[in-house]
Amino acid sequence: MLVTGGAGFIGANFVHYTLRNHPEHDVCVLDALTYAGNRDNLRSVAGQIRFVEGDVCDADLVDRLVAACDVVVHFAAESHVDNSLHDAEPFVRTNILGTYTLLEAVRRHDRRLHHISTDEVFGDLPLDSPDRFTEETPYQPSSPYAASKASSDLLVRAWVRSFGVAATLSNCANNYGPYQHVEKFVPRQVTALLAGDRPKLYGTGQNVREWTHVDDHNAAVHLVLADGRLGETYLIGSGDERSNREIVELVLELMGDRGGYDHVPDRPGHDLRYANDSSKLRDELGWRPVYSDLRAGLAATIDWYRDNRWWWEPLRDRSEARYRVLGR
Ligand code: NAD
Ligand code: TDX
Repeated sequence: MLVTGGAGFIGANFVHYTLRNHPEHDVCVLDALTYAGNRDNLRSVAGQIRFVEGDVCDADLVDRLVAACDVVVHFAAESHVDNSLHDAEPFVRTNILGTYTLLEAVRRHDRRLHHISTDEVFGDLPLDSPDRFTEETPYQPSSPYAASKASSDLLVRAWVRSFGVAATLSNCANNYGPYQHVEKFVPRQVTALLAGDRPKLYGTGQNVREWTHVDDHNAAVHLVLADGRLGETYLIGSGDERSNREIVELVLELMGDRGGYDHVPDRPGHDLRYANDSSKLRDELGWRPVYSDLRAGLAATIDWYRDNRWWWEPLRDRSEARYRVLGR
């Protein structure tokens, strides 16, 4: 099994999950080790996998690695909306050209592909409405990041239809869990509090996200790999929607911190609400979130950051310096 982006947050958790639950796979990770990739995320399993440092846009390298595997799970991406608003070029390159490069190799060698995508491709939903995204919702991406992910999804669908590539897609909602980069919402707030700083809410904090534990996401990916119908898309989401303000207040409470939080300027084009209807995944493949209690899942995640300062402390100053440039 070739795992692209396996040194990032979800990819690394996927490698750990696979070794624990699906030991029949020999895992090879391809990762460019950008600012978001970290060999330490795979340190405890380094002897059990093959690690290749390289770029998913490198056609010769990708061709060789794809030829040597049976199945590819494609996580590699530029993944942070705020960065895409500052400089979209790496997003266009990695997310679009990288997926194209992988698709061509998968097509040449007739390999199985699972493409990891996001609910952000659908744009946003009104606050306080019962609507949810479904597999049929038209694409209407808001940010350069979301547009690049939408483009990659469309490439995968075209390669399925035109060339018969054996691919599936999944679009998951916001993830949380260990090894998530400190630039993202939950780790930014948790590590701020651990460092004696204050959480930072964009705008009013009314925006709503649906929170899914990373292991529940990765369990769904394995179900799709095993029994998903080729060419199909599966939405993944726990169903647990919270406003950003609720999350910050929950983090403060769980960490026993009575201080407040700061409001900072809003993200331009900030999507209001994401919510996935995951009934296709639940009905066809029997997926259910194991981490159905967000409070307990967040408490365990906070414990992980508290116990692993060595992991995040070297990353935080650079991330906050970047936020100062962005004004958030
Ligand atoms: P991440 O930024 O933590 O990790 C991305 C990984 O890809 C890093 O290890 C990085 O080094 C690697 N990478 C980047 N460019 C590369 C290139 N050109 N060649 C090879 N490797 C490269 O991201 P994440 O949060 O783990 O997201 C993984 C995937 O899941 C992405 O495709 C993202 O769109 C999707 N997704 C994320 C979430 C979320 O909440 N984080 C939700 C739904 C979907
Ligand atoms: O400091 C912050 N304060 C804040 O209020 C940060 C970093 C974020 N926010 C808000 C913005 C969003 O409404 O919190 C929400 C979550 O922000 P992010 O962690 O940046 O995630 P989001 O933009 O929702 O995108 C995430 O989910 C979908 C992932 O980063 C994407 O890779 C995934 O595709």
